[in-house]
Amino acid sequence: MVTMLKFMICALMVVVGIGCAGAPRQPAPAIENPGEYNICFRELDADGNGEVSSAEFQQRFPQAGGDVLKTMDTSGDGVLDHAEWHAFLAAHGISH
Ligand SMILES: [Ca+2]
Ligand SMILES: [Ca+2]
Repeated sequence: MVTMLKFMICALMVVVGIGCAGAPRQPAPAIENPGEYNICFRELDADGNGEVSSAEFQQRFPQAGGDVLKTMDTSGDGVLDHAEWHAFLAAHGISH
């Protein structure tokens, strides 16, 4: 019975630990200096296939983390299309 209790306490501590670790999560990562992204979609799309891959994005914005692309990629397919790019610019008050 005591062993069971210890097990329960351990399990509870693990759950609480995970809960605490997950607490400071932010709903959406903020994008620093969105003005830096005021460039044409065509400039980003190096190979001109109509999509900006993470490699193309990193090439143009090496200082940006992968989270930036994920934030912009609203469809979640891992690449940015023209509409997503413009939606991002519009959401940050950038027009070009
Ligand atoms: Ca491309
Ligand atoms: Ca996408």
